[in-house]
Amino acid sequence: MAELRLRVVAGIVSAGLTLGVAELVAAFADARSAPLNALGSVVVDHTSDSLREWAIDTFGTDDKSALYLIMGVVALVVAGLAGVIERPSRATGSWLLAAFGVIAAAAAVARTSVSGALPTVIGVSVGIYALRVLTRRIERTAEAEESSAFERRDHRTPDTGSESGRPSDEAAPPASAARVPAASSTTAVDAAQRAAAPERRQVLQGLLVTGGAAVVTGFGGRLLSARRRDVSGERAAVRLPEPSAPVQPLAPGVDLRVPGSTPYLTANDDFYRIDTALIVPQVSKDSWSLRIHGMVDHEIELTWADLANRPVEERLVTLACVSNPVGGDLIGNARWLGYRLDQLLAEAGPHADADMALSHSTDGWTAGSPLSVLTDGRDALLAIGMNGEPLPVQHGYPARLVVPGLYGYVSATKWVTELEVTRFDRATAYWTRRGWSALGPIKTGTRIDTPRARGRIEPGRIPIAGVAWAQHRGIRGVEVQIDNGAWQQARLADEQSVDTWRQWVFDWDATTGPHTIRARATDGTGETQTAERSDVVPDGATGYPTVTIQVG
Ligand SMILES: Nc1nc2c(c(=O)[nH]1)N[C@H]1C(S)=C(S)[C@@H](COP(=O)(O)O)O[C@H]1N2
Ligand SMILES: [Mo]
Repeated sequence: MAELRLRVVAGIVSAGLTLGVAELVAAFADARSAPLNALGSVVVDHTSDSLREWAIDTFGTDDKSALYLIMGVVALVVAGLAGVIERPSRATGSWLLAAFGVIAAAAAVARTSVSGALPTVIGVSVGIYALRVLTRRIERTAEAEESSAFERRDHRTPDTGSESGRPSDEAAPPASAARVPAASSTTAVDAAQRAAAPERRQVLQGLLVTGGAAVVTGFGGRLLSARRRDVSGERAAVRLPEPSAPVQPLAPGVDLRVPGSTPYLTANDDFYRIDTALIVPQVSKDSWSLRIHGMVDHEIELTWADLANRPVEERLVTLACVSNPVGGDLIGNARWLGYRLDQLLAEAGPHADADMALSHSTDGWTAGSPLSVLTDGRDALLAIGMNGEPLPVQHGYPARLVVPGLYGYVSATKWVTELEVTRFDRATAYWTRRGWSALGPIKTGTRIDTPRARGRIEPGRIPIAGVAWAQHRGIRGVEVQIDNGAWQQARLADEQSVDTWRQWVFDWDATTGPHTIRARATDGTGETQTAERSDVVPDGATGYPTVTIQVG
């Protein structure tokens, strides 16, 4: 039993050392080539829609931590197994580690280049070496115990000291049935274990040293690579240009300030984050550029310095994720500073038969936006600022796209470096390839922020309040329904821009008992959102938000 446990631990610390050493090597090369990052990215890119949705539903924006957790558990099981099946004479566990290495190295090479295999190859080599050494020591301990137990039973020596000479490897008797009854005698086993104590100590030392090395190399590698790539220092020193077209000062009436409702502007720290990046891309503004190419008259490439001489605008835009369920919080409103995409595109001169701008990010993610939307006069931006600050790194520093009226997955490319002018029948963007709609106009929606679902409140007059959105069409009205009664108009906050959400409030005389509250919004074209419930796949959820509460 003890031996099995030692083998499991040996497998785990060896696999840990494999990953640790690989992290350390990757820190000096390319963080994306670390095996867990490479494998994780492959998993993310190949995760089915239902699994992705389940992950976002269950773990929210923590879906990445969840992925690492699941990978960690799988790794532990495989590592333990490798330890159990490894023998000095038959390196099955080593082969298991090697097989893992081949898969991880292939994933890393696919994400980076041939040299991306290096961290995994070095890591696996060190890990296998550790596993071989540890396994040999465990085997020696087991043999020492067995032979000693065998000897003692043979000579019927009582359970005394173990000075009588610990048998060496060579002295170990050949495997024989005689050892089985010996091992079942407790006194003999005690004596045997004492006899094997020095070997056992060696094993424990080996496990401890290997485990320690795994932790040090792993965390050291992570820390080092974060330190080496981190652009937060350079970001803090960026001075944003003054907008030539600033945002209209906020009308005091845009924020109704109903307790428990969402503020009109979302602070950067509170802004939802959705992307496929397991490590946040660290892109220096000094190496960054945006290339506009493809079906254009003249390809252009803009560096950060080139942008400085251009007019820059500040606009309020509410960004929304297609994966936001009814009542969900994958939506936020910010003040974006950026360069007009219609102007940048006009400089490149898109061909008349082009209809898509495929934006690429440094991490290979893509979004396909209709050219017609980017050039119809709306404030589609190459954004560099968010709420008066340079873009936060996780929101796309140094530059991203923001397009009012389109879901993020077809427009809001973070860490954007390319705008490829093409056609919808020639190019397919990241999520479209995975079953989501090629076009993603934002659907009219509303959310009840207060009272909270399943809450309990006192009878009397209470505000029902929330936000409604129909980016670029605007919100004309919001209605509230109590318990299947008549739909009643809510009071709308002032409209700051048709590209942002709008708050609303409805004063309700809450009577004792259970109640169901529903809401629905009508957009600027006069169309009311549909009551029909549909899931987020393939182009956004529909249905009225509903809150059930108990009064009194
Ligand atoms: N590079 C990159 N950009 C991306 C994504 C991504 O996965 N990678 N996800 C998009 C999606 S689906 C959404 S909803 C928005 C979210 O932007 P945020 O994280 O700043 O809120 O970013 C978009 N831009
Ligand atoms: Mo999204």
